[in-house]
Amino acid sequence: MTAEHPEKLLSPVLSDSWDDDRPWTLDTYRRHDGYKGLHEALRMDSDAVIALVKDAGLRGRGGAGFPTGMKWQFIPQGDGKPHYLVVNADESEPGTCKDIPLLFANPHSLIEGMIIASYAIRCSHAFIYLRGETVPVLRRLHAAVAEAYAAGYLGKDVLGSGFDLDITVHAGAGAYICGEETALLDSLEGRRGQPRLRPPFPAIAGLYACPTVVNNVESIASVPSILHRGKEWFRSMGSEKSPGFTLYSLSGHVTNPGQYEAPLGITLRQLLEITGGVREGHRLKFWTPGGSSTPMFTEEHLDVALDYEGVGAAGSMLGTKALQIFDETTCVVRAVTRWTEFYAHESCGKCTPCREGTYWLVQLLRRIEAGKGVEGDLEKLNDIADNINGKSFCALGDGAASPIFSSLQFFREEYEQHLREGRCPFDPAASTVWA
Ligand code: L3W
Ligand code: SF4
Repeated sequence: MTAEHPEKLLSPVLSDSWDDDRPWTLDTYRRHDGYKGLHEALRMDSDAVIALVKDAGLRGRGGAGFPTGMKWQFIPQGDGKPHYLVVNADESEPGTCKDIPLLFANPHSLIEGMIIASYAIRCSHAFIYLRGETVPVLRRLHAAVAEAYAAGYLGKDVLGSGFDLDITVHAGAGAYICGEETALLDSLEGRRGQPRLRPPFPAIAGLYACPTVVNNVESIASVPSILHRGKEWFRSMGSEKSPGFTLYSLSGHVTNPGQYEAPLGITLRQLLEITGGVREGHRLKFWTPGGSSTPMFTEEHLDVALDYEGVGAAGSMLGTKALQIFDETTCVVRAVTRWTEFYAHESCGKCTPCREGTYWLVQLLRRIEAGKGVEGDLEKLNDIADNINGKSFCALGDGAASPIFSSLQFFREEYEQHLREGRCPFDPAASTVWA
């Protein structure tokens, strides 16, 4: 990577066909080397495919960064049970907008990746759990799956290999919690989507209590290129522990919001230089590296490497790589209130710290933001967040606490100003994001 030639930092792989005519069709996908990775995989033994993905160092792109090949390896072999692959396409983390555009533009990259992953873990029925509101994406996925069946990539005896695979596309009903892998599995089984106790992890007892790999869309869609172009090529991008390319979603107060594919480890400063920067006449105030569930950053963090280690060492998480940018017109209390309202609304209600805590956080934040806060409110805010964090049943609770802690860490004075002046010092109309 060189700062002198920032345009070289972009690395279109998943997005290389997005500007083509009808990129979602099988013909266009094949023109971009589509299904070559599958041919390569079918020439290999299943365990060798797992070893290759593991050696390439691909890490899960859904938020946790768990090594993909290792997850596949957890599936017990010779256990006599069916194995399942479930793709988590329930993208809903605030600010995250990369899986849905990827599916809309290039559904075959996911389908090819699913066939390779299923072959590797010896699965003959795979599922896509899609965010149900995205009806045009659902239609496009159905059409792409039908094309793949017609071309012999799905069904009995895939490309004459003796391996069989069916794919079912399932539309969820719009609950954020169904992006949590075990809630997703419950929902897929026809139950109310609420997290299960882990362990056992899905790799041991997942869908219908059988060994199941749950992977994010982008993780699986990245697999074909590794098979086709090799692990060294993949490792030539990013860092040793966070290799490869990824999709960043850039939103908020920027000149050119959108999805940008770049090697892991790029910095926000570099991305902003390439993409046109913060909106004209304004300056960066705060931002999230991986959606609202990840502790916020400020201008101080512009040079943090956007990979798992870099962001972690700086005190946050890479999460879904949803870079939400806020300039100086934004009231941080208002932004945190909006996020917390989201978590309170989406809390599934299973555990008390999150169900009750997110409700009370919203009451306090609304009061402070409206200038009606009283002495001791900030301590109370911190205390409630502390009683949610690490004490909730799933990561939604921790995610709700995270913007509270980080905003108090970086912008305590702004909270105090609301208390002192008895009003919000910002003009909500000036901030296009929160108006
Ligand atoms: C077998 C073990 N499997 C771990 C598997 C586990 C899962 C993966 C990662 O949450 C985070 C969350 C969000 N044997 C295993 C094992 N596994 N140990 O590895 O597990 P985990 O628990 O580290 O994370 P998770 O439950 O997958 C994901 C954060 O990402 N996030 C993302 C939100 C994303 C969306 C979206 O719209 N896509 O909602 C943002 O920050 O808060 O911390 O598969 O089974 N011993
Ligand atoms: Fe449900 Fe929240 Fe508890 Fe998760 S943390 S189980 S979303 S109540």
